[in-house]
Amino acid sequence: MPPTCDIFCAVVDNYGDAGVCWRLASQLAHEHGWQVRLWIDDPQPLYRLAPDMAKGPIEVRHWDAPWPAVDPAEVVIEAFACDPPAEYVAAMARAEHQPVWINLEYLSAESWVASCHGQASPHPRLPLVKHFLFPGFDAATGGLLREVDYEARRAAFNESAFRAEFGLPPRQVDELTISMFAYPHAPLPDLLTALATSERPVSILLPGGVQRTSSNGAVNQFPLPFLPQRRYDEILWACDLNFVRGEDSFVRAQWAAKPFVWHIYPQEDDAHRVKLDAFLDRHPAGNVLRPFWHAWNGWRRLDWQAFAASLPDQEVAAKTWRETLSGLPNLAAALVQFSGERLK
Ligand code: TRH
Repeated sequence: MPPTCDIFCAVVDNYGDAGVCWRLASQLAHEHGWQVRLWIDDPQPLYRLAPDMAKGPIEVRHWDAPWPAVDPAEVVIEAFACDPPAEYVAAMARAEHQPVWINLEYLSAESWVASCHGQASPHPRLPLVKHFLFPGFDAATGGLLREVDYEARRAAFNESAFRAEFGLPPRQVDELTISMFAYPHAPLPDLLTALATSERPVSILLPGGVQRTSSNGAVNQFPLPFLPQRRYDEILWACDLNFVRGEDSFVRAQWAAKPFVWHIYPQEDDAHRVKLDAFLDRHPAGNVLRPFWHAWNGWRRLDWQAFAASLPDQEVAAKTWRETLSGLPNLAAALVQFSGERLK
């Protein structure tokens, strides 16, 4: 029998916390047949990410006070060290069979991740053990989330139909199509200024934005609706260059295997710069990408011309990188295996 599973998600901001939890919950439920309950303290992002969530099979519950008396699941996943309620943890300790307790960590390309993946930490007072699972970019980590039907969906994708559905004009000869998903502090105005004099016609697709269709020089901007998470990949497939941010869209851009630019989630004391560089150190085009990515994250001046000239090389590197990632564990499958070994 597939196990029952409770996932706890505390929404810090934006869409990433809910997005990662929803993607994992979906894989566990659809691909592994797990009975998943998702406890989320702010369901708002899910209404946009998964507007049809009421259809199931994931049971979405509002994580709110007072905590209801529920039996703990066999596998308990807390996302990003969000600490399940004390009453729930006490019930885990009383359970006849100790649940498998997993803390799913944030994604980082830093080298220390591999040595921390899978580590166990006994509870200071209760007869419980928490295990730390790390997504990551090498075989000694939990790898990355990717649905089993990803390649089939991609093969069935029809770019012209996608453009027509969202009222975008047919692709022009030599058009550079860009998707834009970045934090508000990105130097987008500088990029737009540089693009305005581009020799190639440029279309910028802005999912979830409030902007209106506009044009300036070579650039046309098109607002798109915020697509359900399962369709976000289509935007990436439809574009030649994807600007992404945070954690989940960053991973999707890598599966899409197109040139991309990462607006990393900012942390205190520039801690995110170390993370960004750790990723670039692994990527086959890391040194080519570094100046523009640093500029996009605010550490130097933007040089679009140099970056644009390297797009053909980036296209090759993006495919090589996708092949490397395809050899990594699938995070959902790794989690299923890890739990299975401990549920025996
Ligand atoms: O939204 P993000 O910036 O989220 C986060 C949070 O800020 C979080 O606190 C932080 O810890 C984390 O980043 C690193 O970026 P992210 O992770 O890319 O999440 C966006 C989600 O929204 C992702 O699942 C893709 C989805 N999405 C859609 O489903 N449709 C859309 O149209 C768009 C633009 C995004």
